[in-house]
Amino acid sequence: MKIEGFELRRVGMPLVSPFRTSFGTQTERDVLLVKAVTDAGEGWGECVTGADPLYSSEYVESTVDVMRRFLIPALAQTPDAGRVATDLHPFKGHRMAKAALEMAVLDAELRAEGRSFARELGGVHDSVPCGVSVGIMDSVPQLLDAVARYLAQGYVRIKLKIEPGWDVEVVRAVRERFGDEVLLQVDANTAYTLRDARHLAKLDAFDLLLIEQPLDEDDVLGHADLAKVVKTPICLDESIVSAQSAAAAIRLGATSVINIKPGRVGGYLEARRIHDVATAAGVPVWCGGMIESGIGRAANIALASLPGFTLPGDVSASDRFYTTDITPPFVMAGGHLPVPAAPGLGVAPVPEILDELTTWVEWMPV
Ligand code: OSB
Ligand code: MG
Repeated sequence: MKIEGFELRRVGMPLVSPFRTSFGTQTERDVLLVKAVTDAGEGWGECVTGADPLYSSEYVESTVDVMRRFLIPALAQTPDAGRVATDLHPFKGHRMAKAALEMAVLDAELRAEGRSFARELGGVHDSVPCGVSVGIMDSVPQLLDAVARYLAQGYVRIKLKIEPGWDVEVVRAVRERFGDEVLLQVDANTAYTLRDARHLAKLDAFDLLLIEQPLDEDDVLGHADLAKVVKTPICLDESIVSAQSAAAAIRLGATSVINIKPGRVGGYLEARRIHDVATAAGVPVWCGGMIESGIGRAANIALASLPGFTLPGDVSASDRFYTTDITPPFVMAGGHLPVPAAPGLGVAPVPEILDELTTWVEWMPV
């Protein structure tokens, strides 16, 4: 295969409601799509960078710049998707940018070969259970209403975003209203320090599946210390950026569950490696989300169908975040989403919707 270049495209997708986390509030996603153009056909990738460097150091403008200046020109001789990461390895960091390029090349390759993402990655299920990530709200009654709606829609697991001042009492209220049977977990997005250990241990009373990324992303050792004080399993998100860092965090006792996000770790192929490393160590994994459009969602569902993904992911239906998705919408049935089976991602943007939401396009040859 010969890669000719990539079409980069920014798409403005308004969220159905503001999504607040400990690092900020989002009302719209500035989605960066990349379309790989090769002599074997085209493929789509979605870059999960946010508009601002609040979740990770990458942000949309930085991603466009590093792709144009360094990453895309480095793919002039790249023969297949399996070589993309190797050819981009000399450039430090920028994993979300690298992941999007690899995803687009992989989609082009798999479409040409008639194989699906799920089959390529090693999926073993034809549908996956859906969890939902619920943002921080202005009041507890407002949160309880939102959780009630998601449960009524069939979501099989609830994740509450937490931060200091919106944690123990909120979890208590959700447990009191919805009972002990609901699968429940929390995500702090690095909002605490080790000095909060005793406070976080109060969450042990509520039988949570896990606490996600309570401490700073660099504080792997802190998480290992915290795990000695808190009984609820610690799950790392931001701290895990590769199979190597996953192996180290597991060995240190810093994480007993892993949230795998392909963008954060440099791509779906590295994501599969983390799945393999974790599974070999007896560590369960689940698929995280970055408010993807249908493009990223399709690939996440495929990844979530691998055998080690034994916890429900942040793999929600299109209408969780968007009134209009750029692909045909993913609709949940019985708390599950079907794993796309058609070649490549199994979905593509609807041209009219894509055009309407596009804010910027640039062709970048290799
Ligand atoms: O930490 O998991 C996170 C969204 C943006 C950035 C970080 C996170 C999230 C979510 C949303 O929790 C997950 C989703 O896409 O459903
Ligand atoms: Mg998280």
